[in-house]
Amino acid sequence: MNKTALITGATSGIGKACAELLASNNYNLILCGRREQKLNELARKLEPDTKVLTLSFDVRDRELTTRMIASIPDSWKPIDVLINNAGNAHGLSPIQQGDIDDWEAMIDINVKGLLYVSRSVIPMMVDQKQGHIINIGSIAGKEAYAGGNVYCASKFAVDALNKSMLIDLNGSGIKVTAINPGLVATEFSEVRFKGDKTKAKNVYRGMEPLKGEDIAEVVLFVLTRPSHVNISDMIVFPTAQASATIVSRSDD
Ligand code: NDP
Ligand code: 8X3
Repeated sequence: MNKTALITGATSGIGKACAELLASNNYNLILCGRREQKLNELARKLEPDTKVLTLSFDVRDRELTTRMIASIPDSWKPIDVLINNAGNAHGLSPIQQGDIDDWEAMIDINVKGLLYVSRSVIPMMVDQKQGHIINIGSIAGKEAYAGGNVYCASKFAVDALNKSMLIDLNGSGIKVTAINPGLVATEFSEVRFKGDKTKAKNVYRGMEPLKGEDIAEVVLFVLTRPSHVNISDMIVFPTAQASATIVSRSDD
């Protein structure tokens, strides 16, 4: 029987790549994101391969997030896999010049949004006595870097929540995994630099970044380990990257 995976942030980048790979690996998909049109386009593309349910909501809205997940029909349960992926960086200013709206967005989406989704899905997994939560963290959740401040704090929080979930859910039959990527070429940098494509492109200058598909393959590997094996924490870099700030570039 097919398993069911709920993916947040499925409209682009890592989340979309996970949806595409899981669709061709016998997972039914519950795809979440704010951009309804992108969700519908992806659903149309994947439906020849698998069953897809789309849920369009902003994870910052606690009441709506709770209501949308509660609206999932019983025929879509059990939810076997939760991929907590929705998130972004907003800005790269030093802390003394930081835009407080950007700070609020990162904390509300990357931390509180992840918590709202998790609080709705995890009790179902506890009742089922099985499930797998994959939290997409970041190298920014392991090391702070210049201008990373609140984004790093939000991803350090994801790291702490991953560890906490592992502890609190020990003995429940639920696996908990953090995957912490380095540089991945997605819409991430365009969002960080508010649509400035030149600045976004410069992030990946002179090096080959990861693709969303590379992270999706890691997700599938983690999901397909035998039932007694749980990979709790991983860092995945492009070969050209050695830390949050050490990146080998052809033009350096
Ligand atoms: P993208 O910008 O391509 O994707 C971000 C996804 O998050 C989109 O699907 C977006 O959907 C969703 N999202 C953003 N805000 C909200 C919101 N308020 N409510 C619901 N969904 C939201 O970036 P990535 O694929 O790169 O990012 C995915 C995850 O990977 C993030 O958590 C990011 O921090 C992490 N990451 C990324 C790295 C990178 O270098 N790219 C490296 C390390 C970690 P929509 O706009 O439709 O709502
Ligand atoms: C995204 C990677 O290095 O831009 O989490 O913070 S980085």
